[in-house]
Amino acid sequence: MKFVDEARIHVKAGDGGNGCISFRRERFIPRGGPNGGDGGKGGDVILQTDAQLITLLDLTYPKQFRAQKGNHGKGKDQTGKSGEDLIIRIPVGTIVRDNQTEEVLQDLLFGGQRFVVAEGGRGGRGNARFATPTLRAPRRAEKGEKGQERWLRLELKLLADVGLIGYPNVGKSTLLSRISSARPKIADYPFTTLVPNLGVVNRDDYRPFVVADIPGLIEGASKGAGLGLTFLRHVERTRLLVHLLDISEGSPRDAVNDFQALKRELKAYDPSLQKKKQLLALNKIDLPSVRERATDIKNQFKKMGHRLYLISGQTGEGVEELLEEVSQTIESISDQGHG
Ligand SMILES: Nc1nc2c(ncn2[C@@H]2O[C@H](COP(=O)(O)OP(=O)(O)OP(=O)(O)O)[C@@H](O)[C@H]2O)c(=O)[nH]1
Ligand SMILES: [Mg+2]
Repeated sequence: MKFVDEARIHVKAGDGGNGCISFRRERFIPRGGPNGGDGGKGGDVILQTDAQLITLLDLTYPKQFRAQKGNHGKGKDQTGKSGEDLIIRIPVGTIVRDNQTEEVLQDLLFGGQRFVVAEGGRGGRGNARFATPTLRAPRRAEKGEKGQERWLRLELKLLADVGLIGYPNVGKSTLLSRISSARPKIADYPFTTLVPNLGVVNRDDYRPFVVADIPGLIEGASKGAGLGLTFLRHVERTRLLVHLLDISEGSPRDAVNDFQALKRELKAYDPSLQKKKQLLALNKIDLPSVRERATDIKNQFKKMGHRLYLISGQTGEGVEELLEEVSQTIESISDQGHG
């Protein structure tokens, strides 16, 4: 899946229709009064979030979006028809900026949210409106107002419902490729993943959700070590994190230490990340060396008040149970929007 998290688009609302200059012409009424109708309002350009969309891909082409013009007013006091609004569908989590000033115009966090980005011009008034007791036959009408237009920069900050985090090489990308149709690069060396990968997880009885595979984190990441923490902006708005642990490599790794080290990094990046719900999983349980120590480690976490899932992203062992808890957790917090 190609992931696009930025798009520049030009929006132009409809111009208002012109007011009309017209006079009543009826037999036996020599001087009929003015009856020019008003122009119709131009259509607005509206952004509307759609929970089914997960990228801004649809907006990379075309780039120009125009709403309909209002019709001109007509004689016999007929108001011109208003132009239709143009609705552009965007994913939840899109931040809308003015391209020139960079000013954030709106932050769209919930499904079905609407925001008018360019307002249609008002219709001009017809000459019927300008009649006064002293001026009975005004030959004047207004032009319709121009519709607003501007360049916008859309940025999708929310990548996912679930962020997969952990040290490099612990098997995040492998797990993502097992649970979704995403095919991230997998390799036996650290920092294989350089930008977050996204996958959609479809499970019976649950709404689909999006998982982001976040590049590996290491101690000191908040100070720039490894790839640093800039991509943590992508986990800021996930509903929950799944923290993968791996003790299979190097000098015997200590899962509890690893867990606490990354917890400190997240906290240093943004203290509010600590409040995010985290599920913990020990990966590569298919390896005998890992399986041997697994129960022990599970008990250590239990004492700290954490449930540790034992899984293998490679064979799929234990993955269903983990996904079940992920699905249920998402459902239980889905009404609160992405916080
Ligand atoms: N035995 C075993 N090996 C695994 C498992 N999951 C991943 N691996 C191996 O571990 C290595 C790293 O896997 P990746 O999925 O690339 O790890 P990652 O966490 O995405 O790594 P970075 O992108 O570098 O942070 C690869 O050689 C995988 O084949 C597992 O469950 N069991
Ligand atoms: Mg990876």
